[in-house]
Amino acid sequence: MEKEEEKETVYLSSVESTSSITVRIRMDYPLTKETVEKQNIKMTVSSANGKTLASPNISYKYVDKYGNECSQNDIVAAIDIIAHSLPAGSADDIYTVTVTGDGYRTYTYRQLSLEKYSKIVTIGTKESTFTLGDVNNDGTVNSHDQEEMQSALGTTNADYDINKDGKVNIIDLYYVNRGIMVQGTGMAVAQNGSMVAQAVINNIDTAETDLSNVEISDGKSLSDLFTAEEEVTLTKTDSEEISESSPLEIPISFTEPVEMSEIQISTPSNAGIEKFNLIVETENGTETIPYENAVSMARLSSRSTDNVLVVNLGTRKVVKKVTIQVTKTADNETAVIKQIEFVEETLEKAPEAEAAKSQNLTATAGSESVTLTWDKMVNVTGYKVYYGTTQKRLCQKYNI
Ligand SMILES: [Ca+2]
Ligand SMILES: [Ca+2]
Repeated sequence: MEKEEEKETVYLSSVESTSSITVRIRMDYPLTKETVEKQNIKMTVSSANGKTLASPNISYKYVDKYGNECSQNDIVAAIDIIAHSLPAGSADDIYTVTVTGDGYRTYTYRQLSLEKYSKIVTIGTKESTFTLGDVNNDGTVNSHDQEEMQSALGTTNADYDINKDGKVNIIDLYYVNRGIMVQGTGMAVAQNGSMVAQAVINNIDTAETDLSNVEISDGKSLSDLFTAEEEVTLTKTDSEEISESSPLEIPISFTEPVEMSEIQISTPSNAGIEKFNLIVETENGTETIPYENAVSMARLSSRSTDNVLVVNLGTRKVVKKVTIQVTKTADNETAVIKQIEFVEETLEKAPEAEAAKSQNLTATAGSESVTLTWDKMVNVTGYKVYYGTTQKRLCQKYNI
């Protein structure tokens, strides 16, 4: 092979980009998964430009306050609904999402652009976005819902049975009353998730990106590193093994600096990258961040045979150049990459539903004892009674 002295030209090809829209529903009332499933919460996605979409792949994940998937009796902290594989990367890739559920105000977000980033939208059930309590489904929670609910009290009419316990009673009315109080509060803001492949490619500074020490095989180009479709095999142009002292380096320079808080590298679990560093260049200088986690994140969707190696940058950084410095792979000859993603924002840790307070507490003094009574609550796993010698010092606790 002929050895070239000067820097090689970097070829970029345009790619078929797809991206995702995530809607996180913060479940502000403590309801179990079993209950929430009966509420029939669904999301639909359509093109805001009247384009016909192949029926989108939408996944639903019920998570508890620790971010783990719920089982039937767990309290749901959030529902993460993800529309996957939506066409992305051009100015007319704009979408409308609609979230519906029995007893919830229908929520619609129009004009979500997937030209440059995936999108994350957070809504809540105790604010005016996806309010619980719209029993007559007219898009708001007001006195009409209250009146209808009042006349349905004592029946088993499923339309008014908000918590799906088989009866319409004051608990259902409570949700309507709270829903009225929270009208006008809360607003959903779309956040940028990970950068769309075509947007990354459009932003690569080919003059500054030096790929002369790395070879991309099988006729693929640098572009293919950013799509989910292609597995790209890279080798070093010298014949040395990949190691700490002789790493395989993939430098990526941006024309416009990119804001990011995390970088994710998907690699096949059986033949992939095991250790690497990120060399991140910002206005403030250059920093080397090692990938340290031995455990990698399992992929949510169809790419479950890949490992996703996540490097959190600590804070959000404005990055001019990033170099992926691979120091160990399965065979130390090749580095196989399925996808590199630059992430601006990630989903926050799942929030905890507001602790429900008991109603109608009464206390009856006895001899060296006190008898407490309160209304039975649904969807709780126990009660905590705080007590003490003054109201401000309730430092004793009793779990029931
Ligand atoms: Ca209504
Ligand atoms: Ca009920």
